[in-house]
Amino acid sequence: MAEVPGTLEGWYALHDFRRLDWPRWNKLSRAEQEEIVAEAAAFVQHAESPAEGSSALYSIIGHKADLMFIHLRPTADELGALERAFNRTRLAEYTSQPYSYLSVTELSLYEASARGGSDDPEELKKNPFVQKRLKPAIPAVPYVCFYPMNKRRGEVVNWYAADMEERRRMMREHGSTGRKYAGEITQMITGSMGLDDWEWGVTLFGTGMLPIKKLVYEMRFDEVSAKYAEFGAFHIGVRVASLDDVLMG
Ligand code: 76R
Repeated sequence: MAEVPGTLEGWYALHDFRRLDWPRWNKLSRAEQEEIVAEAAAFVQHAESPAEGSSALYSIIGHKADLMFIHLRPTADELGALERAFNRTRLAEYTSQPYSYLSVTELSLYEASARGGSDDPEELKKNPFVQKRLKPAIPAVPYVCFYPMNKRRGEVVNWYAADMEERRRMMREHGSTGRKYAGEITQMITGSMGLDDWEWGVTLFGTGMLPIKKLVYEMRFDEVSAKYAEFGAFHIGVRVASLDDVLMG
């Protein structure tokens, strides 16, 4: 049987997509719109200042949605509560939820277990690098890209049957491609096996749209992506300071 790498988990993540019913929204008077936005803004403000965790609001480009909330919290229950709190706002009467994704920040220990000795999870969790991965601050950059992915198990290759050393080597190559984009891209890998329809969520925060495109392109050539990765729908968002930016034009 293939060796299972240890994983560390941190905050739970909900990517909550909302689509606005524009024709109904546009029929409202300016005063009604303002009232609805003010109520929803109070929800956003509440979400963005948690005791522990982090939230951010994005405007989604294209037909897949209009808004995306990213919520990070210590428990999945808090994510459910946030979803319901939005559903209780009047704005929810004008939105539907075309997509959502539940996952948990994850660090797989290919490198730590290769170094040997130090793979006691409680010890590793104290490391500041690990803390940053498991309890990430959402970077204040303008662009976000979210997509879910699996590692393929086909007739020819199967990630889950590949030798641990081989997987470690490929993950090392993957990490070194990723690090070339330091300063331009911050990645957030969230595991979703048993939680949602794909195996991982990939969230890339970018200073620009092009570094996102170029990183994803370059990674296609990494063995781990070329041979084993399959991807779900890509969602591109632009950070917005408030709902006004999206709803009031
Ligand atoms: O977190 C770390 O920096 C440690 C090294 C590392 C791990 C363990 C790392 C680095 N990744 C890891 C795990 Mn990643 N990553 C993706 C994608 O589009 C594609 O081809 C794949 C989607 C991108 C764009 C990306 C970016 N990574 C993982 C895992 C879990 C694998 C497992 O357990 O089997 C997945 C699914 C995954 C996918 N990765 C990096 C990046 C970037 C930019 C880095 C460098 C980060 C940095 O050093 O700051």
